[in-house]
Amino acid sequence: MDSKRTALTTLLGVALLAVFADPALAQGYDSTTEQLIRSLNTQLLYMAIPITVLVEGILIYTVWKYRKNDDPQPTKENRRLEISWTIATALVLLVVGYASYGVMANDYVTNTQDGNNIETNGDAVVVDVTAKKYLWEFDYPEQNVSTTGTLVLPKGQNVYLNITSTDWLHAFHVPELGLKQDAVPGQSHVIKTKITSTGTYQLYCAEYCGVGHSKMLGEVEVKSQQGYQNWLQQQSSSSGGSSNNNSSSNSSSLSSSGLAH
Ligand SMILES: [Cu+2]
Repeated sequence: MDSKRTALTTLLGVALLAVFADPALAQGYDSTTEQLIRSLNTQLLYMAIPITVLVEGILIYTVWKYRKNDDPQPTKENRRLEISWTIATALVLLVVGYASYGVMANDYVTNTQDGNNIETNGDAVVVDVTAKKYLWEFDYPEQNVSTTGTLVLPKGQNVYLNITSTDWLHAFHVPELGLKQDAVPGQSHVIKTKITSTGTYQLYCAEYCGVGHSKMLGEVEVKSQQGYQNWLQQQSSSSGGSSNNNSSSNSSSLSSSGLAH
């Protein structure tokens, strides 16, 4: 068997292995947003691995084959070869562009709605998220409930987070749910997602905002529909609908100034 054939067979074998060994398939996703982003990442990886193996393989093979060549000759012009690799590259770019656009333009990933006037298209939870040095406030305008530090959400229902800041740049970031959005004073940015598993997820501030930045943490607590309804009821009955935290005066002044809505 000649060396060219050996090299080609090895390349093909590695490429096939890369395509069929699929560790990502087994893992579950915790939100629609996370699923879209991570699936795209996996798809692009599967395209990149065979291309990388092919290019590096040809390079290594060429270096090895001509290692004793003291009189190298320039490659003759080959129009057919040039046209082929131009078309192949264009095809790869088109597929990457198409797959990326499908995810980036999805409203679970990029939501361009006006935070003050969210169209929910039916049954959905809307929460106003307000960042300030160095904590997170959550207001449920329809239920008249406010909390600090812990964002409670239902599983399996569309959620709209209307994110803003009162003082400074911050960023709302929940890596396990694939959520990240800047919190900008005077502006509202909307995240739409649907969370598919109950549990507690870590919330970080992802924009350096001062000495308290590293401690500007929070939690996202995802409950079943029933658990969420019970929690809402508990909140509005135990505190007269105002707040369950020690900064209720802050959140009510926020609401009246209109920043939180
Ligand atoms: Cu920060």
